[in-house]
Amino acid sequence: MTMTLHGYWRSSASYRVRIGANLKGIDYSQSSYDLRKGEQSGPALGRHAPLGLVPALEVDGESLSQSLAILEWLEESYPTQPLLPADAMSRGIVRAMASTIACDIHPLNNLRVLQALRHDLGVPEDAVKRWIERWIHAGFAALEIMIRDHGKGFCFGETPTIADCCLVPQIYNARRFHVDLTDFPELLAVDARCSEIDAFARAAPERQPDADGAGA
Ligand SMILES: N[C@@H](CCC(=O)N[C@@H](CS)C(=O)NCC(=O)O)C(=O)O
Repeated sequence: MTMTLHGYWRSSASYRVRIGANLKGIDYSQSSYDLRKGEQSGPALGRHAPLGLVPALEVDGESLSQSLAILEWLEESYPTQPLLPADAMSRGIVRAMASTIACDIHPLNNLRVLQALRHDLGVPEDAVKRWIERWIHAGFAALEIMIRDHGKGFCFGETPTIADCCLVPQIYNARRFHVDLTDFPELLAVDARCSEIDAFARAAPERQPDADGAGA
């Protein structure tokens, strides 16, 4: 199988997929779209992700968009090194954690939403900062409880799951936005634990081939 991840070094949704693929030991090449230049809106990505958002995963000429769908596809296609627990209730809890991030935090603070607040609605920068913090705090408060109830080193149990693939990039985003995380010790402990694992470390934005250390 030949796989290309269409993404961007600083995209947290691409970062989720990089972690998942690394944990499963899958080889992939990367194709980069500079979000600062709006490259995600062009036809090159549109062929793979009609919504014009990264990531997309191209597999032998077929394309999948949406990071959670991609992670689920990886899980079904590469069941060794599982990223979901064995029983249905546990899988549901892990998916609920991942969805809290991917559906209820990240979309509210996505680049196009922040640009709409700033440029279409004229929202001042200090209010944009409060907006970002508000939704990260709301989601992280829920995750703090879920991890306290279900985590044993990772978001759920003793091994990484798709919830950890989503949490680590969202914490990276929170730090980028200078959000205070002192109320979330469970999340920070999971993040610290994950940072010791090579698959997570290799997926870090700064280690990607298109990383340039600057910009949005
Ligand atoms: N629900 C999508 C979200 C994808 C997404 O929002 N990607 C961001 C980067 S993390 C993006 O392409 N932003 C460009 C923009 O907002 O114009 C997924 O999980 O893949």
